[in-house]
Amino acid sequence: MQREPQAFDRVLSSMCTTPHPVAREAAERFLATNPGDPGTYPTISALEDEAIELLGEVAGLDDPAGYVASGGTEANIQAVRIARERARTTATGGEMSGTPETPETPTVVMPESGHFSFQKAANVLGVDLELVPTDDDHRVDLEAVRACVDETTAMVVGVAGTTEYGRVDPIPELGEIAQSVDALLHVDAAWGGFVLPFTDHAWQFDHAPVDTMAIDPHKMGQAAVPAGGLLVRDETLLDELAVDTPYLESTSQATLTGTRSGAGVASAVAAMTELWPDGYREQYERSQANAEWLAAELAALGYDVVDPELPLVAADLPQATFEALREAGWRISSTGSGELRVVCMPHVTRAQLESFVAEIDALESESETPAATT
Ligand code: 0PR
Repeated sequence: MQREPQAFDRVLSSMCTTPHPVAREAAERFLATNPGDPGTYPTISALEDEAIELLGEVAGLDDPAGYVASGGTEANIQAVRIARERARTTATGGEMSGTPETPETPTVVMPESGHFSFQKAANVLGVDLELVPTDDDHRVDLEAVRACVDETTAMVVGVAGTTEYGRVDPIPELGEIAQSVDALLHVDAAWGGFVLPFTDHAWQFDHAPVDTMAIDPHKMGQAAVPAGGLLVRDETLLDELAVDTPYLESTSQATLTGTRSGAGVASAVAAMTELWPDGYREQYERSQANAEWLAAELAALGYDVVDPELPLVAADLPQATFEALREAGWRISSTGSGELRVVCMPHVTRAQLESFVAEIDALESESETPAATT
C-alpha cells in the first residue's frame, strides 16, 4: 500500500488534529489490545481507569465513572440511552411491573445548535428529540427550554462548545430546569472540553448538576482517533447500560461497541498525562489568539464575523470565494447558514492562516478587477 494520508497544512475545518507525539507512540504500542475484554487485556483496562480519572480532573468530577468511547457520537448516544433507561425504570416504578399502560415516549430536549449525533440517538433509541431555538448569540433560549420540558422529558442537553460557533449554553440554568422535571442533564463538551478549563465559562460537573458528559480526547485533547469520552457523575448511571457478558472473564459491559482499539485509550492517557493542564492551557492560548487574529483580519476585509468566544471562527464569505478556496485545496466547511467555519485546532498555525487570508485577499481583488472586454 503506497498511499499516504493527506497533509494537515490546508485543513481548517476539522475537529480532529495531528496527535501529540507521545499519543501517537502510545497508540501504536497498544494497537492490538482490546479494552472491551479486560480479563484478557488487563493493562489497557487499567489504563482506561486512568483515562477516566484524568478526564474527571479536566471536567471537575471527583470519583468519575465512564469509559473511552469511539467518539462524541457514541458518548452522546450512550448518554441518551442512560436517560431513556432511567425514564423507563421510573415510569414502571422501578420494576417492569407489568402494568398494561405503555409509558409515553421519552423526550430529549436539545438546542438546535446540538450535534447531529443526537438525531442518530433518537433514531436508534426510539426517543423523541425536541429542538429548541437559540438566541441571537447562538446560545439556547432558556425560556424556550422551560416551555418545552414536561414529565416526558428524560434528558436536557446543553452544548459546551457548539460545532458551528463554539458557543457555551447556560449550563447551570439548564441543570435547574432539568431537575425541575426530574430529567438528566447531559453536557456535550466533545469539542470544548479541553479548552473550557482555561476560560471562565460554567460548564462542568462542579459548576452545575451535570449528570453525564461527552468529552473527547481525540479532538482538542490531541489523542489519536478513536478516543471519545463518556463521563457520568454517579457510577450507577452506567448500570443502565450494562449487559451481561457470559463468555468473558468480566461479567458485564457498558460500552456500545464490543471490541475496541486500545490505541484510543492508551493515546488518551499519554496525551492527558503529558499535557494536562499546562500543555493544554498553552495550546488553548495559541489557538484562541489565532482565532482572534483571523476574525480581525476577516472583519478588516469587510466580512461579517461571529465573535470567536472559543477557538472557532465563522464568517460570511461570498459563495464564489468559498468555492475558489476549496478549489485551491483549503479544507474548509460552512455552517448551516452558509458561513465559512474555521476551527483553530492545534495543527492550525499563524503562518497557515496568513496564507489563507492572503489567498482570500487575492481572490477578492481579482473579482473586483473589471473583467476584460471580450
Ligand atoms: N459533539 C460535538 C459538539 C461535535 O462537534 C461533534 C463532532 C460530535 C459531538 C461528534 O463527535 P465524533 O465525530 O467524534 O463522533 N463535530 C464535527 C462534525 O461532525 C466534527 C467534524 C467537523 C468533522 C468538521 C469533520 C469536519 O470537517 O461536524
